[in-house]
Amino acid sequence: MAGLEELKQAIISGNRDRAKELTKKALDEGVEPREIVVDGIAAAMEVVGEKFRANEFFVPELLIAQRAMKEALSMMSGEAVDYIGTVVIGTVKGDLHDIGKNLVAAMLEGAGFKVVDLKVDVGPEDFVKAAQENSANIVAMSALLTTTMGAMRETVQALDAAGMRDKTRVLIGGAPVTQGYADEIKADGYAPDAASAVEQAKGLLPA
Ligand code: B12
Repeated sequence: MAGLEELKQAIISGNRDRAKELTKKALDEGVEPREIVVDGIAAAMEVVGEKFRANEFFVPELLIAQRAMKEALSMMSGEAVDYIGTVVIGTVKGDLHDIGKNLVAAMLEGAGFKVVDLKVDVGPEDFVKAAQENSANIVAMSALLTTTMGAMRETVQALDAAGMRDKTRVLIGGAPVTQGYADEIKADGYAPDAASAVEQAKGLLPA
């Protein structure tokens, strides 16, 4: 849809007002919220991520695009969607990096998950509480610092201690995180990027 391509470009270029306006327009025209997220918002952030990795974009461009993404997403709240599962997501204790986490959250939302975003600097007990309150299928954690990765292990242990591991799966990611680390801390899944995070999350849902 042409409007979604325009929305994508507005987010890539960081034009907040235009991103908001185009999201509203698409909703008014009856475009499915999931289509807006996947083909407009998340698609834009994938391009932003690629440009960043290719050194075509730097941190300011990343942050400006992220703000436009947030504005577009804010227009979507309250839209009725049939959820396929619930994910509680956050960046772990001590860590304030949220660009990758937000991208994963947007992709999960676009794929039909209810996403409860605890934002950044989230302690193990907060993950446990939110997972209990929302009957979450998955707790998803992001860490960008080697010094904060340990909080993922603590959260897995806290979920264990709360007796929740039979119902709640753990998915982890972030630049320093690996499959090996996920195995070591007994997380149920790891993904290196937002698209594979969705595949992993779907695979963690009860059959
Ligand atoms: C932007 C940035 C910042 C911004 C963050 C802004 C924000 N709102 O997020 C600011 C300037 C605030 C910042 C601060 C700091 N930063 Co910084 N930062 C970065 C930078 C440049 C980019 C990170 C990023 O957003 N990447 C783009 C996103 C799209 O990629 P991503 O996060 O990796 O996410 C993808 C995947 O990892 C995965 N993923 C991510 N989360 C999850 C979760 C799940 C569940 C799954 C499945 C997948 C998944 O999917 C995402 C999408 O594809 C990196 C360097 C780099 N090149 O990566 C340094 C970097 C991460 N920062 C670093 C450091 C050291 C810091 C500071 C300590 C610096 C300082 N001395 O103040 C502080 C720490 C603040 C804190 N307490 O958190 C180091 C970390 C070193 C290390 N290994 O520990 C890095 C690597 C820079 C470096 N080379 O030294 N930083």
